[in-house]
Amino acid sequence: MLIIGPPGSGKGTQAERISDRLGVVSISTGDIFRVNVRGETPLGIEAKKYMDNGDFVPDDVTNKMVRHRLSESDVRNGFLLDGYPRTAAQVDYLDAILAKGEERLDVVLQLTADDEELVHRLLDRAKEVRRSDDNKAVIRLRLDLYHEQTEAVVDKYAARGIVTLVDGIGPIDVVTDRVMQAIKAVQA
Ligand code: B4P
Repeated sequence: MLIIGPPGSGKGTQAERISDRLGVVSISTGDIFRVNVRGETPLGIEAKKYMDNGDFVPDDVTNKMVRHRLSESDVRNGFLLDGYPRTAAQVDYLDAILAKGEERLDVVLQLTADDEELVHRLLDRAKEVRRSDDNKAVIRLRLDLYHEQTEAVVDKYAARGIVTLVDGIGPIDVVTDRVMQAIKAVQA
């Protein structure tokens, strides 16, 4: 299962809840990068250069990291990818990984919200949690990148008929109810 949406749409927030309720492992590329940035690992030092500017971390670096994560034993009973794939090249790479295993991609959830609401949420988060990419200028760049590159990712999955749109506006619990209903409907 994948959860896709612009920055601030609630991907990470909802992924955690889906993971708790369905007992599937949630894998957030953003979280893995941030852990590595904090630990000042070679991956983190590389990723930080891009994240601080609102850019995507290069595909080869991101793909390698995801391949490694998906080779771990805890993903055998299913997984939820949060924030990956974000580019067309990442879609192709994920296809190749999945073709080698038994996991099938059955659900792609697309969380929607307008840019104004997204900027507002991310600036609100910046008051509580310090993230180098949650400032007005960088948020704009992240949104632009979503529109330029990640919407094309959604189109690719939509052509396969596996995208379900979920309205991301409203209280977090209400959005969770919508997400769970959407998953139930697809898997029924
Ligand atoms: P991410 O960690 O994925 O960051 P994000 O897009 O901002 O989403 P996040 O999950 O944190 O926030 P959420 O919407 O849940 O990526 C960060 C960076 O890592 C990227 O810019 C890139 O540099 C790099 N990266 C990650 N994946 C990559 C990839 N595949 N390829 C290349 N680079 C990659 O929530 C945001 C805020 O909104 C929170 O404060 C939350 O509490 C609030 N919120 C959520 N739902 C709400 C609701 N319904 N109402 C009000 N507020 C809500």
